[in-house]
Amino acid sequence: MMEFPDELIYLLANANHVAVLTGAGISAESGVPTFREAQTGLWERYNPEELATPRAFIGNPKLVWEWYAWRRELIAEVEPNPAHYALVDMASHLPRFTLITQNIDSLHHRAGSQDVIELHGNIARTKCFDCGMKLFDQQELELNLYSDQLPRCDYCGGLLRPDVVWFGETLPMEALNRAYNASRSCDLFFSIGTSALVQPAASLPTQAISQGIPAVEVNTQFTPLSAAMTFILNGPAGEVLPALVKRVWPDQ
Ligand code: BJW
Ligand code: ZN
Repeated sequence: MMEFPDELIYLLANANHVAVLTGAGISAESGVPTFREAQTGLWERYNPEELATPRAFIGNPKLVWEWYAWRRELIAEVEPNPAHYALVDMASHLPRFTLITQNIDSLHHRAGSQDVIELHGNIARTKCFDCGMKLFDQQELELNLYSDQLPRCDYCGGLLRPDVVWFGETLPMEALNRAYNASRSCDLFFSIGTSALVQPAASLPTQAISQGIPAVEVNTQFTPLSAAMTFILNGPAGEVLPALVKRVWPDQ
């Protein structure tokens, strides 16, 4: 039986608005490799920080597409895990709940979370590198990708790319504003499975903390933000979160 601080139990049971920021660690137990852990197999020798950039795409669009195609396939084959479901449960007990994710894998949505704020886009979507036009029918794209022809925009002829946010690019403004507002106005904040290294997402917990809002970190490791947290729940999110929800709302 996992132990939780009484004060945290009280705060969660009586919260009016909980805001949650998730990162790659919440999908780790589903079998999605985290961003900063060693890439496996074919991608072992590449540094993800150097592939997830506009410069990498301009320099070698085929390589970048192949990396995303591999990750798309991997993500399509996995399922949400108990951590994703625990957040759906938690939301059902609270008057207000804001779920902010840096993940591009749709696993929160697939678990049943509604209105997920996606800060870094979604790997299942595609847009034009030049004009930004979004593509909804992916079928043609997958076919093209395995020939030597890279997929191109119907409107401007530019190269298509995954609709995710790369280093040096701005985050979707509406999503970021909503995330900031929730982080500053909630009464309990969770930072789950994120290394808290990538800005501006990593500043959301700091925003909450600077407003005097209690903040909880759920992670298997310490992060640069651990020292500032009110509570640290050290362990895999897929174990910690279901146990916490069961402890606060035992009979439901
Ligand atoms: C578990 C677990 C289990 C494992 N249970 N836990 C200010 C200061 C310094 C730099 C900057 C700054 N402002 C901007 C920058 C530059 C840059 C940045 O932050 N760089 C840093 C690396 C230094 N930021 C940007 O470029 C952003 N844009 C921007 O700021 O625009 C304005 C601007 C433009 C131009 C100039 C200046 C300003 C954009 C950032 C976009 C990030 N995109 C990516 C790729 C998305 C697509 C893809 O996936 O390919 O998003 S990078 C990557 O990192 C991905 C993730 O969402 C993101 C965060 O990673 P995350 O989720 O934290 O994963 P990991 O792997 O790092 O950590 C996993 C964690 O889980 C670990 O802690 C484990 O311990 C834990 N864990 N198993 C619980 N079972
Ligand atoms: Zn275009």
